[in-house]
Amino acid sequence: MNSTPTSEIVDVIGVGAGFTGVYLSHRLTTAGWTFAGFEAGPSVGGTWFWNTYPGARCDVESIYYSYSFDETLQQEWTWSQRFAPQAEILSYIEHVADRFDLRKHFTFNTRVVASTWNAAARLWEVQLDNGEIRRSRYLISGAGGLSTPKDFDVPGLSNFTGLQVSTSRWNISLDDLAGKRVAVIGTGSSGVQAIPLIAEVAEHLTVFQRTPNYVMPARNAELSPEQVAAVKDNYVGIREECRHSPGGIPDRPATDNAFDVSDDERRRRYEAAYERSGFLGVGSEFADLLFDAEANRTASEFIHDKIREVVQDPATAELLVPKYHPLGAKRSVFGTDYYETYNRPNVSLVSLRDETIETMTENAIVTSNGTYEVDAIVLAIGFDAFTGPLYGLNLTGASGTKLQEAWSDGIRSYLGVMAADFPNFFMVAGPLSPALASNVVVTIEQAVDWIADLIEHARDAGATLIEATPEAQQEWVDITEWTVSQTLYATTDSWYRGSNIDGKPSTFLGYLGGVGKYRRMCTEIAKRGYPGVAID
Ligand code: N01
Repeated sequence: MNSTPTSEIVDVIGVGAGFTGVYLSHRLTTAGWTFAGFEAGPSVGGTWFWNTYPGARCDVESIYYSYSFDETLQQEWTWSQRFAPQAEILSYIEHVADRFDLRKHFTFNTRVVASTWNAAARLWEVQLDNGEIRRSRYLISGAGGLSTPKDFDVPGLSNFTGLQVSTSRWNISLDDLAGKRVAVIGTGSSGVQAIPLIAEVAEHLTVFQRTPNYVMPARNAELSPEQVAAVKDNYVGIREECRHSPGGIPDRPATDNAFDVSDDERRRRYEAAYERSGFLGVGSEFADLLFDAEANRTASEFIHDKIREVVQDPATAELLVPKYHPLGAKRSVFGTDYYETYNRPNVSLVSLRDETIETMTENAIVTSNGTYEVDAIVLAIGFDAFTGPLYGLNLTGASGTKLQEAWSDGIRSYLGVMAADFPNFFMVAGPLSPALASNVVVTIEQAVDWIADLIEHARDAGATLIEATPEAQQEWVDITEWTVSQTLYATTDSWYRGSNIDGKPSTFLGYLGGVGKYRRMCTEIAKRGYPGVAID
């Protein structure tokens, strides 16, 4: 770094003003810490600021996907729908920022581009994209897990002179696609939400699908005043249930296995679960669905049949049937009229299992089978999850090693919160935390509170350095790996283990033991004076 640091030293620099940064700034400043937040975007919101593509909404129910830290806040705010649309979630985060007067803690339109641990001074020196260097005792990343868009890894996109847009940086209106021949590449959660709405306006939509997903009906609906009142009467209990659940939503996990019941009974239960939908739908109807391939097959085939019932053209239906992975082993996807969209005369499907994209010309996508002329290309190709945002901070640790070098042969963290050799650095909802497989807001609040308690503990002890030991970190890596090895997640390539990014080491990026168990472990560690953490 060649700029001169500003003389001011703040207690904490926070990266990002999404769900994490907003709560972090509130939690720390009310506890008396000085805090400087930096956010690359022009406002608060994070994921919900950037992902404005048509149909974007959260597939965790809105009443759970919200902060629990303030009873008055949750009584004041009223969600309109079971699954809130992007604009409503963004308004909610803006409301929280304004209500607690938190914007003043952030500098917007400012990206952290490098961060170096100064061991002698026990400070982080944080370089911003305006060239300034700021210093802090602690550096806390709320940069998010899914905030660095994946680059399109097929050559030739720059040849295309038509309209190009990605779901994760949507900067056009849906009307801009009206009457056009549109291609959508990618059929994960983002593509599945956008495709039905694009189909309604496009002259023709061609979907380029590489891996078919299990898409279950979202069954979104308006929340009635009675439903809202019932939730508000019982928010305290609901939040407690979320905190101690496996997935951060009220959940009473199934106790029986798929083959404990008759074929008819199993089918009846799947039908009921399919009607219920959501994360407590078909994929969690029996206890062994994520552990036993044969049990899983009963649920997977149930969804296969549903797809064949909805999609009228048998050849298209077969392309849409997810045959390459068990139900739930990749991120579940919830859609509205997704399969129905393939019955429209203006929609066609190209399977990239049968033909591959070779290049693009100025007006077409060229595959091994032919040329598809289009006016617009929508990329819905996902993210460089977890490490993309963290590596963007260009962290250099105590030994002079960069985080990306330290993790070049495997991603490691202690509890998903700390990394050995990176003292006084914390990640909220980081890799190997429960964030990947849970309602992330629950994980965020828990991690922020745990980190706040830890730095307070160090302050009370007169310590200025906090660092996970390599041994404790390795133990956590072993726990997360063992946990995933027991499940069908271990059989499947996906962004969950970095397989979507060339050269990314294969590490499952989450802890699968559940947010409740994780919370109990973290609480116990704190009670015992933080074994596994060097505090000096
Ligand atoms: O990204 P994805 P996403 N050529 O990685 C395909 C959260 N989220 O933005 O599976 C052709 O899931 C790729 O194919 P394959 C949620 O956690 C939540 O949709 O790699 N295709 C896949 O089909 C989610 O899991 C919500 O074979 C290419 C797609 O692009 C996560 O974000 C909404 C390709 C990428 O799917 C990411 O979802 C949106 C290529 N070169 C997102 N490269 C909700 O809450 C990639 N693909 C509802």
